[in-house]
This record gives sequence, C-alpha cells and structure tokens, in this order.
Amino acid sequence: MIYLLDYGAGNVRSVRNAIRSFGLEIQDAVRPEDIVAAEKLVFPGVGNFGVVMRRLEEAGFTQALRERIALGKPTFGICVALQALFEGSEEAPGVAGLGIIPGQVKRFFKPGISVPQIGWNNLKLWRDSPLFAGYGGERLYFVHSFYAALNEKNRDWTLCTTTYGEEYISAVGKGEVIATQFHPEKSGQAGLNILGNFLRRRESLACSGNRPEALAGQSGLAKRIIACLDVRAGDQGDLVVTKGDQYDVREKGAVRNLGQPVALAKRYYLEGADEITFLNITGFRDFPLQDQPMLEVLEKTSEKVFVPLTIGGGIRAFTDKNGVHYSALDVAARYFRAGADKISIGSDAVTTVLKYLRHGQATGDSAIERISRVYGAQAVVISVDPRRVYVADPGASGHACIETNIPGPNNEKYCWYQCTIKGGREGCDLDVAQLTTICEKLGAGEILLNCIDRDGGNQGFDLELIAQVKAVVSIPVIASSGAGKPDHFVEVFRETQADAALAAGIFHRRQVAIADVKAACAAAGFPMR
Ligand code: 1PR
Repeated sequence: MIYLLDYGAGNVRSVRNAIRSFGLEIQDAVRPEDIVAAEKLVFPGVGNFGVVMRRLEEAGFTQALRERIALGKPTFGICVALQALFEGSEEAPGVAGLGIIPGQVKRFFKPGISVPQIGWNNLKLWRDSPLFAGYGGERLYFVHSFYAALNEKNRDWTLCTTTYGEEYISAVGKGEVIATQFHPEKSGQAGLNILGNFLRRRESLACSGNRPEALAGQSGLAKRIIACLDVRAGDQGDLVVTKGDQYDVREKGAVRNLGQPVALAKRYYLEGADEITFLNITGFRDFPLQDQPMLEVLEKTSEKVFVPLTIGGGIRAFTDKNGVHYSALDVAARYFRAGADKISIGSDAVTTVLKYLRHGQATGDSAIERISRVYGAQAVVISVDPRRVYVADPGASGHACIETNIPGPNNEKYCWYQCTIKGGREGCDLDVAQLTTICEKLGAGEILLNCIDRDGGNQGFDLELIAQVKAVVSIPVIASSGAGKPDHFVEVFRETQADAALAAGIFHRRQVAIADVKAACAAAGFPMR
C-alpha cells in the first residue's frame, strides 16, 4: 500500500497511474496523522512554490511532513516537492519552505537558455544509491523554471546534479527520504524503473558511497520530437484524429479519419515520442467540460503513456445555457486532473492580448495569468495559428515585418505573420511578435508555433517564422507545421533555436518513423533522447 499526498497540485493522475503500473494499491493521505503513519509516501508537486506551501500549511501537512522526515520514513518527493524541502524559493519570496535541507531555490537565469527548462536532460550521479539500480544513463523529463542551488551545507543530501545553464541539484536523498526534480512518472521506462526502486524495495535505500565519476551519458537538454493529434468529432459522432491541409480537415466533404486518439497516442509513446499533444480543434465552439469524451481520452491515455501530455482547445471562461459560469481555471483544472501536464491556449490568448493592447496593461484575470499563477508557467502553452501577410512596404503595415527569402505573389519582399482565432477562420490585427511577447509577460511558459501556410504541406517548417519568434521570447518554442522528412527536423534545429519540433501527418500516415527523425538529428550532432 502506497500513500499519496494529494493536496490539489497539478497532474497527480499520472503519478497514480505510474504507481498502479506496478500493481500497487494507493491510499490518499488526507489527514496529518496519515502522513506521519504511512509506511511509504509519495509527495508529488506541480505548480507554484508559494501555492504549494500555502496548501500544505492550510491542510496542516507541513508539520506532519517535517515529523515524518525527521523519523526517516520512506518518502519520495517529485519536482516542487523537492524544492519544498529547502528553506525558501525565489518563486515566492517570504514564503518558508520546510527548511529540512539548507539552501535556496533560485530562478534559471543565463542568457541564451530558454526558461522554463522543458524536456529531457541527464544526471550526474554523485553517490551509489539503490534508487538508481539498473539506471543506464538515460535522459529524464524535467519541467521547471526554478532549481535547488548546490552549496557546501547541502552536499550530504545531493544524490545527483544536472546542468542547465547552472549545475543544480536534480535529486536529493538521505536514508529513506528521496526527492527528484525530474518527473519519474513522465520519464518513460527509465523513470518508472527509478520510481519502482523506491516503491517495491524492501531493503534500505541508504547510499553506499560516493561515485568516483559521473555516469557517462550525453550531456545537455535534448531537442524534443512531439507527435500532435488534432482531435474532433468525426462524421459518425465519435472522436477521431484528423489532419488538415492548411487547416482544412475535410476531403470530399467528409472529416478525414486517421485513427483513434488513445490508440495513436500509445503507438507514439512506444515509438519514442518525447511528448504528445492533443488539440481539440473544435474546442472554440464546443465547451470542453461538456465534451466528456475528450476527458476520457486523456484519462485512458495517461494510464499507458508515461511521457508528458499537452491538451489544447476550448480553454477559456464559459457560461453554459443554464447560466452556470466556469472559469478558464476550472476547465484547466479538470484537464490536469484527467492527466494533462500542460494546457494549450489558442483563441483566448489572442483575445487576451488584443484586450491588453487596448488597455495598455494586464487585467490579472485572463486564463493565461490565472492558470500560470496556480499551476506554474511551465503548464501554460500558447498555441499560435499564424499566416503570412505579404507587404510591399514594411513601414506602412504597422506590424513586425521580416524580409523574406520566399517572395509573395506580387514579388513582395516583406511579410508579417497575422494571428488568427477559431482554427484559422478569423484573422486579427495582431502579429506573432506582439502575441508571443505579451503572452510571455502574462505568464505563458511555452509557444507552440503552428503555421497555416505550411500545415499539412510536407515542405518543411517555416524557418523565418520560427527565427522571428525565437528572437523575441525567452520561453521554449515548439516548431510546428510542414514536416515532410527527417531532414526537415535537422534543418529546423540547425537554422533556428527551436527547442522542439512537432509533426502530425507524416507520423499518422506512417510516412516517417519517429526513430528515423531522432536518428537523423542525432547524426547531425543534436542531443536527443
Ligand atoms: O483556439 O484555444 O480553442 O484551440 C484550438 C486549437 O486547435 C489550437 O491549438 C489550433 O492550433 C488547433 N486547430 C484548430 N483548427 C485546426 C485545424 O487544423 N482545422 N489544428 C487546428 C491545428 C496544427 C497543428 C498541426 C501541425 C502539424 N493543427 O497542430 O498538428 O500543423 O501538422 P503537419 O505536421 O501535418 O504539417 P483554441
């Protein structure tokens, strides 16, 4: 029996599913007494340090956790739970952590690196711990903007470090008390093995000694390859994965059906996708909380898929026909509980930025701001659906133009990228540079950069678009739309600073295997999982 500390943090379902994958039963620790008494406790954590500490305090859990850890009882903390063991965090100045490990949690800050760190990085093991029995140097999944800083006083707690701009603590352990900055439940089989070493082991987890040298592993954050599933109701009413050409998903009037969402997601997990994204492409007109099948898709997928899941489509405030109001935070919370690690906002981000520009300031209550405050920036992706607008005179357009190598129909040498809403159906007086910089300011943690002109065309990514956005934001950017062969991924990583690349059609139609994409990128010298 494993006790799970569920205090309302982000995606706890995935942790539950990972524990269940070992055939173990889970009991929720709901009272402070449970925390002290539990034989083995898993303490997951997603979200803002201040919010997590406040929730723990309000539930009376902080003292119980201190007591449990002082007794040395088997405990496994994940992500913010590791950070909570320290004295405090720059994420929430003035909020005390549990204060068990000396030191502070700081924000990544190095020119040239995207923050948050999102993706697969490796470990340098400092000590021989049974926790890492069977670990072969595979990369594991990290998603965070803040890191536990190494110092002389916390070396005896440090199990391993990871480098991202700085070398920081990526796992701590003393006796039976363990915590990892990476998400074992989202790190494929390698992560499950580490979690399994804690969950199933009867003997002590105490470390046996210092490692003479770091375990060899490729260093650095890997470029991610993401499989994207555009989902909507098919002509039979069931949910299907579809795929358009320039966002038109119909062929001879019928919605293209390229497979079942859960089955395809499982296939991509097994084939090595680093992440899976579902886009509920008619979410702009249907209300997702009434669209139970989409929640079911997530729930079922997270039972078998142990890499990050993003869900987009319809994330916004909504009032139903009975006058019941749902905030965007309610919608997002329901998706997180169903197994999503990140939510992606499309149309509502455009509306929010247009409002911001009209008022000259943030309202504080947009979906981006509210979800980011509670779940952390790393959980908020902005999905952008831009298309090119060619102009002869860049100065007259009123928008951030680029000089393009692909001239327009009248030989125009300049273009800007216009943001659209409702799946490309309506264009707005807003360019991608405005949208993405303001969304970053409001608390978004990542940009999913589609391109209507390239979508489904298999002619390669729009490198000029990606370069323009990478030049104005410091959050990670996912290049999307247009992949047709492995070399297109090599090209996007070589010619731009894209952090990840996403494709749909070539994977659904089995034209290109994920393994071949990764092999081509690795051969070109990019770090890959
Ligand atoms: O506006 O918050 O409700 O979100 C709706 C979401 O649905 C947005 O993220 C929007 O991008 C997406 N969407 C809406 N309509 C469509 C459509 O295709 N008709 N899909 C759509 C967007 C683009 C990519 C696609 C890549 C790669 N699909 O996700 O997967 O272009 O394709 P490729 O590799 O085959 O070229 P909201």
